[in-house]
Amino acid sequence: PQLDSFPTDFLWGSASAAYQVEGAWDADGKGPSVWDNFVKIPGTTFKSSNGQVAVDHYHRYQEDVALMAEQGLKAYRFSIAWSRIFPTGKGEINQVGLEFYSNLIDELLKHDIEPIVTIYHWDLPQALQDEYQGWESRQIIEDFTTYAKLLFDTYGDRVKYWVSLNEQNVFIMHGYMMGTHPPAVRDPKRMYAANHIANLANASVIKAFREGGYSGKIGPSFAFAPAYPLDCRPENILAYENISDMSAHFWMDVYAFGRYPRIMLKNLEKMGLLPEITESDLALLKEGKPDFMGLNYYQTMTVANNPLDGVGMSGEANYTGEKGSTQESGMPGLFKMVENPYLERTNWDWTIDHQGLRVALRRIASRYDLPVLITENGLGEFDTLETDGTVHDQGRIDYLQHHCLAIQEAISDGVEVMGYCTWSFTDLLSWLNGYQKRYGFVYVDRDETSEKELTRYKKDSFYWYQEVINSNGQSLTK
Ligand code: GCO
Repeated sequence: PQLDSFPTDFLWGSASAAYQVEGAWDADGKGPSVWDNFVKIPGTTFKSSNGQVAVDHYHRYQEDVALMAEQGLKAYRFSIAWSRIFPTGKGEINQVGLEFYSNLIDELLKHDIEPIVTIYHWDLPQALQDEYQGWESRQIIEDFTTYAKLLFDTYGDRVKYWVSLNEQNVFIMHGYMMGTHPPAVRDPKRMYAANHIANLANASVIKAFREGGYSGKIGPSFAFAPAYPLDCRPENILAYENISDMSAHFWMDVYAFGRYPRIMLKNLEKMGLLPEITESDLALLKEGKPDFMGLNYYQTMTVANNPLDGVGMSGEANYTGEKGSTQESGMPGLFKMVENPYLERTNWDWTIDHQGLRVALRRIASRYDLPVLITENGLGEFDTLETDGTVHDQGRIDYLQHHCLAIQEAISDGVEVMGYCTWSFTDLLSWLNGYQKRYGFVYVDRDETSEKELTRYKKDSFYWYQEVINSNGQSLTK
């Protein structure tokens, strides 16, 4: 059957995050973030890589935007470093920081590229961590809202799309349960408490956006890895129900409906992990309904029954790029992750599943009836820069091609998809995997011994996406 065309105003975009691209970590009055400090602790990142220089986007943003314009990008999603604006998280404003993003926004608009601004992409001002333990204190709700309002007031005349929190599920779980992100806590009780506060902060910012009467749209970006049951064995279906409530509904129901799934509440109560949730909290959550669901999609997961004495959370991720080094993990009595025999994996053991994107889009549309903005999707790979300056990343082209077609199928199914931001435009710092895991359309030389360090090179995928954008997706089915 004929597929529906992409809407004419479809936002063909690409994305990044401040800490992963900007560098200039202490320039022009910027305060330190928790990531600036965390990476200094030995063993936290692959080969101690950090974002001090990153790809130097702070100084090269004009060159980067020129490349975006050459490609024909319709939208660029980037994040604002909170501690560039408020070096200590609140109080005094750093005007130079505000200006940097103002210039970036103007540069994008000059080339007809729609800015999509992420308000929080993990780089919490260190001062707020020191003063009141960041996300573990309700004080952050007010500080985060003040910061967001300043952004709305300063850029709201030019920015029409806002992402409130990026991957709350990831920064909370890694930061407070697995201990692999700052503040490196491993305590489920503290995790659920911090998560509830993050939900309140998210709702408070969306509420402020509504009350301020700003035009445009706002929503969170959620890292959604849809789950599949291993097979039709009823125990495995229950494992699938468990993981769906725990890993998807537990966050997205709160965003969309302002309430937690009741199965999860009961679960947390039984485990003694239920955070304090007041009546006024619930009222605030209800006022935080987003305009869209931001979807960061990379992979699906497959689960099976896990007995009470079964495997627990390993917390061991694969940072090295060696296939097969991720450990078994699960939650005893609830589910365990299993291999999906139908799917290939990337070098970092992420499943490659374009149909999973269609599944993700449909699940969001069916359960939440919200439009979806795909805020991230892409392939992390070792790319090779040839001596003539080319990069042949056919694997990435295939990956993106299949995912774009899956979007078109979802649109034909009836899902309202606003746009697609690939991850990422230029290569950038992978938080834990350093610079060897590359995602960009544009290769960035990060070889410290090279005279051409930080030089940009267009990969084959750059030209492939250029054609997709140019033809509004028609080249996909040619
Ligand atoms: C990585 C990750 C990130 C994330 C992004 C999440 O390798 O570090 O893939 O780049 O996808 O920051 O929003």
